[in-house]
Formats: sequence, C-alpha cells, structure tokens
Amino acid sequence: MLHHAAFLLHCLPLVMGQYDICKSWVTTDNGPMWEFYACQPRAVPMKEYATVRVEPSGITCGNPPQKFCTHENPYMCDECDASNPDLAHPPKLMFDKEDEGLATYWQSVTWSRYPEPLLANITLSWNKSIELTDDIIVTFEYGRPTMMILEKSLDNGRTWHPYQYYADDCNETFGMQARRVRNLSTTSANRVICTDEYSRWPGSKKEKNVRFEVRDRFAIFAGPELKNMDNLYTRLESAKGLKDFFTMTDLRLRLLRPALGGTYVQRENLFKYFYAVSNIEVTGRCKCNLHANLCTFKEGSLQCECEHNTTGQDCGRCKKNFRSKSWRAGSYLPRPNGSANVCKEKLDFPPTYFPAPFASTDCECYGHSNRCSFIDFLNLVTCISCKHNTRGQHCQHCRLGYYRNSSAELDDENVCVDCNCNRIGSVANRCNETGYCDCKEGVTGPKCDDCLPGYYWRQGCFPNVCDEELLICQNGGTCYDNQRCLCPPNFRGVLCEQSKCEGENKECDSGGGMPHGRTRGEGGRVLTS
Ligand SMILES: *[C@@H]1O[C@H](CO)[C@@H](O)[C@H](O)[C@H]1NC(C)=O
Ligand SMILES: *[C@@H]1O[C@H](CO)[C@@H](O)[C@H](O)[C@H]1NC(C)=O
Ligand SMILES: *[C@@H]1O[C@H](CO)[C@@H](O)[C@H](O)[C@H]1NC(C)=O
Ligand SMILES: *[C@@H]1O[C@H](CO)[C@@H](O)[C@H](O)[C@H]1NC(C)=O
Ligand SMILES: *[C@@H]1O[C@H](CO)[C@@H](O)[C@H](O)[C@H]1NC(C)=O
Ligand SMILES: *[C@@H]1O[C@H](CO)[C@@H](O)[C@H](O)[C@H]1NC(C)=O
Ligand SMILES: *[C@@H]1O[C@H](CO)[C@@H](O)[C@H](O)[C@H]1NC(C)=O
Ligand SMILES: *[C@@H]1O[C@H](CO)[C@@H](O)[C@H](O)[C@H]1NC(C)=O
Ligand SMILES: [Ca+2]
Repeated sequence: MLHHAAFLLHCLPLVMGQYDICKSWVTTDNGPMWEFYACQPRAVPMKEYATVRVEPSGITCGNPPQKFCTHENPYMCDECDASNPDLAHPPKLMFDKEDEGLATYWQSVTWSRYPEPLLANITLSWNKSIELTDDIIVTFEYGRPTMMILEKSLDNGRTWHPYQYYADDCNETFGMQARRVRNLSTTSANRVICTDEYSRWPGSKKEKNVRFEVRDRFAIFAGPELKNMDNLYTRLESAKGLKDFFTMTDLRLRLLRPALGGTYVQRENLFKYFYAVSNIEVTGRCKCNLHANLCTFKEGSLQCECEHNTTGQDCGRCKKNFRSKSWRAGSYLPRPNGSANVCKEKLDFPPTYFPAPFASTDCECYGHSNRCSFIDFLNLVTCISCKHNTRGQHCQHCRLGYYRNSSAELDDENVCVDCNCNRIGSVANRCNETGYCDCKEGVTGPKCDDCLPGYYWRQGCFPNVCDEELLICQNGGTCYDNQRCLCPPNFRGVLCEQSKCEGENKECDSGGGMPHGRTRGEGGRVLTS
C-alpha cells in the first residue's frame, strides 16, 4: 500500500504534464539516449522565501505603546505594545501560518499626524526572478486601504514599475479610469490598471482581501476555467512582454491612505485609522528559463537546479565548454513538451591548434561553426569555417555581399541576408546595414535597379536624351523612350533644334517645311546621340 502511494506521488506530475520533467532516457533507432524537454519548477507559496522590509522606520505600532480602535465601534479599543508578545504586531506576522479564526497581523501606527498622509511601504525581495502563477492576495484586517499602489521590480530593486493602482476613486486619486482585469482583452492583458474593486468601504467591511488578479489575466487567453492552456502558453511565448509582466524580483505595497470607514476622516478619533496586514500570499515559481524543474533555497537565496548544461541563478547562461551555440531560454512550444534549447558541447577542435591557453577560452561561434583555432601571436581563439555567410572571430559578422538582419538573432541561420545588388546598376555586390547597395551614377533603389529622374534604364542608367521637362524635343519633334527625338523631316539635331534649311541647304524654303528632293535620302532617319 505504501509502495503504491509512493508510486502515485511520483507519477502525478507526469500526468499533469505542466513541463515538470527536463529529460528522459528514451530508446531510439540509434539506441538509447537522453531526450530533453522544457521544464519548470512547481508553483509554491513564495512568501516563505522573501525578505521583507517595512518603511519608514517607526511605522510599526507599539513603540511606544499605543491605543487603536475599530471603525465598527469607535469605543472598542485595544493596545499595541511592541514589548509585549501578546500585543505586538511585527512584520513577520504577515508571513506566518494563520491559525483558524485567529488572525495575526502587522500593524502600523495610527494616523495621529493627520492631515499629513499616513504612508507605509512593504517590500518583499526574493533576490531571484520569480514568475507569478496565481493571484497575489493581501489580507487587511480592520478595512482595506482607500489608496494604494502595488509596484514591482525586475532588477533586485534598482528600478520599480507600477503593477496595479487601487483607490476608492481612481479618477480623483490617480487620474485613471477605473477598470476591471476581467474587462481586459488579448491585446491589453498586460496593461497596468487602476481598480476600485478592493477599496470601497461598503465592500471593505466584509471583504478583507486585495488582489492582483493573475488568474483573470491568464483567463483572457486560457478561458474562464483555464482549460485552454495551450493558448496561454502560446501567447506567453509570442506576445512581447507578456512573460515579463508576470515576472519580478521584488514586490512593493505602497500604502497611501488607510480605510476611512466612511466619506470623511473624523479628526476627533484618529485612533481608528491605521493599516493592519495579516497575510501576503504570493504564489509562483522560480524563473529558470525552462531549464530546471527544481529550485532550492540555500544560504538564504533561491537557486535553480539547472539542467540542459545551463548555469546561473536563473539558468541564464550556458555552462563552460557548452557554448557551441549561444544560450537560449527553453520554450513552451511546441506543446505539450516544449523545446529544451539545450546548450551544446563544442566539438572537434583541430588538435594541432590546441595549446594550453585554448582550453580555458571559449569557442563561441553563435552556432555558425563548431571549430576554432588558436592564433598564437595574437593570443586569441577564433572560429574557423564560419557557415551561413558569416565571418569574424565569433562568426558574428556577415561576409561581404551580405548584411545583418537586425531582427534576427545572431545565432539564426538566416542572420546574414544576401545584398542581392543589381549586377549592372551597382558598383559592387556590397550593401550597408539596411541592405542598401552602392549604386553607379544615375542609378537608385535599395538594390540599384532603378533610375534617378532624368535617367533611363538600358543595361544601366543613362541620362535622358529627351524628356517632358528639361530636354524637350523642339520644332514639333516627339520624344521616344527618353532616348531620342523623332524629328519632323526639315529638322535634325539631338533635340531637333537644327533646321535642315540653314547653312548649305539653301534650297529649302524657309516657310514650307515640306520635304524636297534633296532631303529624300534622309527621310525617316532619326538622330541619336
Ligand atoms: C516608498 O517607496 C517609494 C519608491 O517606490 C519611495 O518613493 C517612497 O519614498 C517610499 N515611502 C516611504 C514611506 O518610505
Ligand atoms: C543574492 O543572490 C546572489 C546569487 O545567489 C548571492 O550571491 C547574493 O549574496 C544574494 N544577495 C543577498 C542580499 O542575499
Ligand atoms: C475625472 O476627473 C476630471 C477632473 O478631476 C474630470 O474632469 C473628469 O470628468 C473625470 N472623469 C470621469 C470619467 O469621471
Ligand atoms: C466591464 O465590462 C462590463 C460589460 O462590458 C461593463 O458593464 C462594466 O462597466 C465594465 N467595468 C469596468 C470597471 O470597466
Ligand atoms: C550536458 O549535456 C549532455 C548532452 O548534450 C549530457 O549528456 C550531459 O549529461 C550534460 N551534462 C550535465 C552536467 O548536465
Ligand atoms: C512528451 O513527454 C512525454 C514524457 O516524457 C513523452 O512520453 C511524450 O512522448 C512526449 N511527447 C511528445 C509529443 O514529444
Ligand atoms: C529577418 O529576420 C526576421 C526574423 O527572423 C524575418 O522575419 C525576416 O523575414 C528577415 N528579413 C529578411 C530580409 O530576411
Ligand atoms: C543605408 O543606405 C541608405 C541609402 O543610402 C540610407 O538611407 C540608410 O540610412 C543607410 N543605412 C545605414 C544603417 O547606414
Ligand atoms: Ca498572519
């Protein structure tokens, strides 16, 4: 029976299939080998791994001991005393296990300095990127704040971004229209909104929770029951910034105004205005870039147990000697097992080029070569036989006649695009970073296959002989293909500007313009330049 239970426990994650295994030993036509999958750690309550800071100093009640009362009954009062464990309300009570019926909570001082605002920051830091998988739920005792901002940081607290605004009147408080996450669409799923849902007093009496709605945002893609996870995972991979929206290293609650219990602050009883937080629930997982299914808490910090020959706190790098391709995060796609995008070992270095300094240096060729050689007198390692039209020490440049596709990754096989310059119109098959070729005189267009105004194309661009603007055929001549004027019989010259009756052709009559015998031989001849 026990054995059976253990077996079930082991199998459960496989049945759920939410990217919980990183590799499996499979038998193929070529014998047994590892097959790799995208994998991620399980979602867990993350509050247990956070360090918390409450600011400003002196905001926690009880030092000195202080009276506080409730909104429901302003005569029902109690005392906060930091020196008495039964009456103290330190920050750690926001993270303890709640016994049923008896809430333990952090509590602030009361608003005795009204009308100066009562401000408090509660900052949770993980010193590690984590990804939310469920709603953040902050539980307030004695009423929810009427004004609050949830902020997050992605860089261990160096920069902060608003995550959600909360107010009983969003427009008045933050100049934002009140919205509901449920009303967001696929294109606005990562929009930062202001909501009044958790801040109005009538609801505040019974309801204690303030939420950051992760499930509702997921539901925009996966449907109300989160049944269509395929669509969610596809979106997470493809929609810009969507994954990052649910990622953070730190979270901060900026408490800006406590519950008022009505429309106005009663100056004569400021003892009933304060913040009290009994729990902060943050459900998520370590971000391991889909390269680990385990995350451990060692010496006070979270660390992915990286697979796929990756390393780093978030498995964000390839291990040394596994950098024949540049690092890539695993992908949720294709469903159901995703792509592992493992780091590959660098292969077959020509042994003759293998002196000691080489081994300690990387052969990084962005996947365009797996061979390097060591150049002794320069003391550097360089890729050799770069493929895919690349060149350079790390195959990081494009060969002459190719240009870098700026929207493709450096390790993309198609990163170098043929300049494809017109052979006749261009000076050489060479182009700049945006694919523009160097054109000969009179030629234009990205590929040099067009003529500038005033030029016509004929195995290259030649200046117009005639046109409609500057080089107009005269004396009734007509312009043919910009190349020549078709002149009336009595005129000649490039632009038909010369009368045949001038000079020695004295036999022409000046006014006539009809062909005479003398000119018959020339009849129909057109002049070209
Ligand atoms: C809370 O944090 C913000 C930055 O996010 C800072 O500007 C503000 O001064 C802090 N407030 C207090 C009371 O420490
Ligand atoms: C944060 O994590 C890094 C990497 O694990 C560790 O080196 C550093 O000491 C940690 N910092 C703090 C303040 O815990
Ligand atoms: C928002 O507030 C401004 C002034 O504070 C007001 O002019 C505007 O009508 C308000 N908008 C809404 C939707 O209430
Ligand atoms: C959400 O959408 C519903 C239906 O479209 C609408 O009645 C409601 O006013 C919207 N709520 C908010 C806060 O925008
Ligand atoms: C590195 O990857 C290879 C397969 O590419 C695998 O056989 C090996 O076990 C991996 N090594 C580590 C330390 O994960
Ligand atoms: C996904 O992984 C499971 C478990 O390792 C494996 O049995 C299954 O064949 C894989 N499916 C695909 C489509 O690769
Ligand atoms: C550049 O790369 C992007 C992304 O791979 C691709 O969609 C696009 O077609 C490429 N452009 C050219 C000119 O090859
Ligand atoms: C490439 O050349 C074109 C045409 O001369 C120019 O418009 C473009 O700015 C150039 N691009 C770069 C990156 O120099
Ligand atoms: Ca508690």
